[in-house]
Amino acid sequence: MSDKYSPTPQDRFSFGIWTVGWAAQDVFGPATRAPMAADRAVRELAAIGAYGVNFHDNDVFAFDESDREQNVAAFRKALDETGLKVTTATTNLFSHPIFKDGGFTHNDRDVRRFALAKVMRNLDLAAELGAKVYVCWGGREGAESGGSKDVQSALARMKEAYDTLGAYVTEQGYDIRFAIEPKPNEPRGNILLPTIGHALAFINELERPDLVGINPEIGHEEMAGLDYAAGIRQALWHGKLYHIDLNGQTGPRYDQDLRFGAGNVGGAFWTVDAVEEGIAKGQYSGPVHFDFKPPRTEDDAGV
Ligand SMILES: [Mn+2]
Repeated sequence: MSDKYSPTPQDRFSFGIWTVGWAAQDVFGPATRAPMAADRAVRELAAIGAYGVNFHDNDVFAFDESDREQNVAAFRKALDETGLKVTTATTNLFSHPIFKDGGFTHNDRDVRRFALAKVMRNLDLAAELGAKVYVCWGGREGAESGGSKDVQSALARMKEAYDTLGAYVTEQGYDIRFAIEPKPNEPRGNILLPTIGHALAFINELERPDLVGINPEIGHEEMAGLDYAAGIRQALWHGKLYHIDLNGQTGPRYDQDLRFGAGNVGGAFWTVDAVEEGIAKGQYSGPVHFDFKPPRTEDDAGV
């Protein structure tokens, strides 16, 4: 392989800790790989030329936070020693059973308040580690039946969450903006803010629309049968493309998180063209971020 094709930090490639760290559990079976600690993921990614990482709070430490201090220290040490940047951070508001009906739009007010507190706590860590973008993927913010969640009330609660978080980062003086990640379904039957267009319209209703943009993922848009490149070109035009999740998807089916280019190579070509246009015009300044999950058949070396 020539040097031209060897990634370097100048390429600004970044990765979610949850991708390389995914132990490959799925709906039909348990993990096929050992879990990977966040600090090891940082070191392995640095060794192959990555620029940065993106993490959920619970990619680094457990929900009960019993290992928080030691794991955050190890994560920080790996970042310091490798020079990898934390470009982006996010909150896990979907794994724990308490979030079975969502976080920001859960029908139980106590859960909504807990979800906001969990985000604020991780915003503090994100700011400490230098993240500039805070992604919000509302995977559980939805329903399986039309009668189990009042959509208008849920959107009002979603707005309340973003308004509160916008006020929080402003009060704390954090240089952080939020990026909504749309997805049409999975794990919920229907998810609120299912596409780029729904999210862009929602942002206009917020108290601080300037603090909120979007983080579209290729697979999520293609699950809805949409053209990702055209979607991010519109987001660039609105000045709302804060982050990107690049991966691959074979048409409208479950969320595959294949490698970039797999499934739709023509779409990947136009995605590169759209991102480069955004960079050239000063409309996109985020990392070139990948949300690729190594297949369940891969072993540790394959990952
Ligand atoms: Mn995905």
